[in-house]
Amino acid sequence: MKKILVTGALGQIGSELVMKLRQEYGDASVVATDVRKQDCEVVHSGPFEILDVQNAGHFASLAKEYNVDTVIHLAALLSAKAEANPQLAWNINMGGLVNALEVAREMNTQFFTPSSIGAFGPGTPKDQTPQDTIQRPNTMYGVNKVSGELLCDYYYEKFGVDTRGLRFPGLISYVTKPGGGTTDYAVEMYYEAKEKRAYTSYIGAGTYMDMMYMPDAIQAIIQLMEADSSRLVHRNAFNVSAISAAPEDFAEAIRHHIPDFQLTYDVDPARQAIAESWPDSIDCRAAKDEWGFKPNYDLQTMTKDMLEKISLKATNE
Ligand code: AKB
Repeated sequence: MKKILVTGALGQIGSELVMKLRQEYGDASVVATDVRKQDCEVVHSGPFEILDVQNAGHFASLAKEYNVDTVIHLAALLSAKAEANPQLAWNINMGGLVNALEVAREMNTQFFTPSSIGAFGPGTPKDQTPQDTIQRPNTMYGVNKVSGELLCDYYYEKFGVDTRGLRFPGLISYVTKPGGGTTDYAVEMYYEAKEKRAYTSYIGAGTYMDMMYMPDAIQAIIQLMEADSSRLVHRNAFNVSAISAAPEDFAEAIRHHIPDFQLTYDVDPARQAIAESWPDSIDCRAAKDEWGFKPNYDLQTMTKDMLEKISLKATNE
């Protein structure tokens, strides 16, 4: 039986991934951990433990107690929060990653951790950013992500740990809201379109970034983890994306469903600077060729589903 330990399990990715993994492998097979606890499905549907990933001893003892064979390490500060607290971001993002990799090395587990489009920087080609290219980010989050990609490569090459990873774009979901990211505006826009028929964007008009719907992100993680290891050339940092969009593109897609939706701008210079240092669109051919990445949602189908699911959630609350 598989035994998967997930860190950051109550976060935006974790809260959906844990439920999907429990569906696939059984509730008892997925140990969800997070630094906080709350009343929710992830906590009630299977094993849950409080874990601060900076505590190496506790991390290792939990992994041993449950005898895990897979570590999915999601706990991290996102880009805007990391930029506001760079020292804390280094401690959590890098300290947590080293501890997670050490558990994987000691217990010989499979390992997944996400990288991000934040691993690119102002000197990276902006359009159809290649899989292998210049990575000189100018944000703490970006520095963490590039270092993380290299560290995961190192653990694979030096210690034979089966490390795998994806460079995620902005992830859109209706289940758990993101927090502290630069791409969060897109999720906020859907909620406020439903609630107020208006949204003021902190990201400026014409600022393109990559995005993807959460079901495609979850599917991509599972597909990569199940992929034949011998086919993986870029183990730890596959470019994946489904949509390249600016705020006005989201607004236009929303207006197909809410015709009087109003988009205005009040640009936040800190998050705008981060967005401008990232690519406009990335090239995902390596992920397609090496393990068959194929997202199902585009901007139109994602928008329809998001708006429907947000309405349904509001009716059930
Ligand atoms: C963020 O905006 O920080 C994240 C990311 C793209 O990594 N969503």
